[in-house]
Amino acid sequence: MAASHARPGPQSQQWFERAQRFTPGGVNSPARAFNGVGGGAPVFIDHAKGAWITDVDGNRYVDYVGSFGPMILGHADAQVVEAVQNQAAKGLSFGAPTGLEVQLAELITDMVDSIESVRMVNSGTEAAMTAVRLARGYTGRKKILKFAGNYHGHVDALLVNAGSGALTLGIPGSPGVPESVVADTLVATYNDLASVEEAFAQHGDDIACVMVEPVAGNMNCIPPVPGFLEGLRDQCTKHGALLVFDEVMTGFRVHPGCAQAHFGVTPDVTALGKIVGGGMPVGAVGASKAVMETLAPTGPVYQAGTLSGHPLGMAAGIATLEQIRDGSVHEQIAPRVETLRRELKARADHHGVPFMTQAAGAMFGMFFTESEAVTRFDEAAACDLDAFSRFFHGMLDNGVYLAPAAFEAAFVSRAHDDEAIEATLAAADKAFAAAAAGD
Ligand code: KE4
Repeated sequence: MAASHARPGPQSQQWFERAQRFTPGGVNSPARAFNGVGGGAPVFIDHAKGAWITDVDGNRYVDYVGSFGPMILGHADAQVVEAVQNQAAKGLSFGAPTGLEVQLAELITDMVDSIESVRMVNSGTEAAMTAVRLARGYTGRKKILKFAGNYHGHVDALLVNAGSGALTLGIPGSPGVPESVVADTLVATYNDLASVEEAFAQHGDDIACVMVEPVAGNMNCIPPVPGFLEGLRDQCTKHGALLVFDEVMTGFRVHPGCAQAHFGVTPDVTALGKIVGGGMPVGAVGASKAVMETLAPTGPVYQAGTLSGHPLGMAAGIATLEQIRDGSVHEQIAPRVETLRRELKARADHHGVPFMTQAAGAMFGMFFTESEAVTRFDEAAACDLDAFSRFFHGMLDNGVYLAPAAFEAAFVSRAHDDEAIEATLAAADKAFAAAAAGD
């Protein structure tokens, strides 16, 4: 079991002081800052293997961030690392097509039934941004509909009522995004089909797409209520709008065929990221050939990228998807998620801490609330965020690394074995005691 960690360790503290001199907040993404859990220095990571990460002070943690989703095989998977190392020795990037891009595109189209054609990009943000431009270009319409608490990367037009770091830092919109850019962005309530029907009643013929996280993973973990995704499909079909599943997080995480296979709802366009690159900077947009050929050079909608289809990212993505395509990894992970949920709940109950979890495939969320279920943004925001913060630090002090924010999900990998789960539950016992004591 992991020892108690005196934090922040001296090396993390030193790196943090140095980092703040050269980078805003000392981090390259606000989601990594500890602002949402009381501030202070984040832990700086030195290396990772399997379910464990080790910080620069030598403290080991069971990791439930997994790079915010990509590491479904666990850190430093031997096949993925070897694929990247072998490709790197052949040159890093060419600005010309390679067979690797074709191989990953073939894998994606084979694993995701709704996808016939794919364009690689470099991040989930780029994937979501491209999906919006593609929908607007394909339909000739301007308006887009998103959901409060859904996060689709830092795309101007989608940075409205966003989740993840925007929510944690209390900036659901953002200065720098002109009103004009979000004038055509409609916001509905997640899991509330009536709010979507109302938007279509008002703007139906001008809505290019509905963009949705099929499992909301940026306001904690909120699965769709029965009928919600099906209702979005019906509304989009009825009004000629495209249904865009932002599967950057849920893609290959909830199911080897993505959340769309798990829930049996077929979108028109899918945005991918995270797992599709196996931990390398890769995003992708996929759809039918008819929709995708609207993109340059076959169609008029411009989209491009110097490093799109990057050989090392393709190699990592191929090595990752090849290992999960038969569903065996998801079958291994599912019972471990259930064990974690059951045992975490038992320990919270033992310490009298109002707590519950929600899950979808290999991702789950922890809520400090008396409620039996959380289905939308305002309910997630009403949970006890201070209790989460105390729990977060209790877990970190006892060797478990969670995302430093109450509005993130937790990710379980193939490498989360009995030892990792036992260490997690031992830490949780102490963390719930701290949360109960209001430490
Ligand atoms: P990136 O641009 O960060 O690769 O992807 C943006 C994105 C798009 N869509 C969904 C559903 C996402 O979850 C994300 C990114 N997720 C956050 C974690 N909640 C990334 C963490 C970060 O911003 O550092």
